[in-house]
Amino acid sequence: MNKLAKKYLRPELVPTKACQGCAIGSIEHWLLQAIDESGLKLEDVIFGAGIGCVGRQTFATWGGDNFGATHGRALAVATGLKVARPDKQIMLVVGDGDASSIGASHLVHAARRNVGVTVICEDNMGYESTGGQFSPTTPEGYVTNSSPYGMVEQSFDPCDLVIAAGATFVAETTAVQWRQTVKIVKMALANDGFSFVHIRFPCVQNFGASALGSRDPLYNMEWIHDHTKGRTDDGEETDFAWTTGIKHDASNSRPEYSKVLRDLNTRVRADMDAPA
Ligand SMILES: Cc1ncc(C[n+]2csc(CCOP(=O)(O)OP(=O)(O)O)c2C)c(N)n1
Ligand SMILES: [Mg+2]
Repeated sequence: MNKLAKKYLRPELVPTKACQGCAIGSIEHWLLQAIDESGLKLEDVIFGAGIGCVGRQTFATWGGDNFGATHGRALAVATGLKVARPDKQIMLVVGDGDASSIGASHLVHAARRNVGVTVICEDNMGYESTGGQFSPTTPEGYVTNSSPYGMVEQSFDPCDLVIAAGATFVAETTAVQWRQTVKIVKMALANDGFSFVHIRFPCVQNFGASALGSRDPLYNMEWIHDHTKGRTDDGEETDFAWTTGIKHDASNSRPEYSKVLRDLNTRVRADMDAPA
């Protein structure tokens, strides 16, 4: 078994049960690499997951403390946990639907409060575990199971949302950017506040089949590669391109939420103890 999987995961849950060609397993490996290179031990991290492919594949795989939350609510659980255990690093893995539609309000307010969690939004550009419906991150015009004429809504980038809300570290990568992703996740973990890392990856079974007309894993990964670069290997410009890299870095620039609450608690206690 892989050295990092042996160190951090439950052996009976390795390898991942993800579909062939899905990048969830690779991304989980990159997260472990970032955790390891940050010097974090198993007992230092609480690993939480939402519902969807990413939740299903990573649920209870972490060898230490971990939790699975109801859809879109992993951030609510994580907020309570961080208040109770500020000494822990909390890493959450959530889908694009989980983060940017079903749980969007939780995402906005956790960013606004600067809750000390690292949110990894693994974006397969739709609601893939439920059959491939479009989500707010499905590229406009692309065919999915629920948009046979192409997605007519304007899509958006959840990074913009959390930057506007007050997140202190925000970055974007894709499934073809291993080194960049590890570097970025390490930076996200070093921020004592709300960190958001958006990672696009292929869903060969649904998005690949409907939007790209192919379930070939290599074809799907090449599509991700081309849209990361904005150009195909033949030099042709793609229909759109993602902007990847660090999008906002105000790490450690304002107090983490659980610290704000602890300081408030100290003030309230001092007032209560003061002579009338
Ligand atoms: C509150 C709520 N709404 C809807 C669902 C149904 N549901 C389960 S997984 C899922 C897809 C979520 O998409 P995403 O977060 O992108 O995860 P993916 O399956 O694509 O990895 C949906 C809609 C649910 N479980 N709970
Ligand atoms: Mg999804």
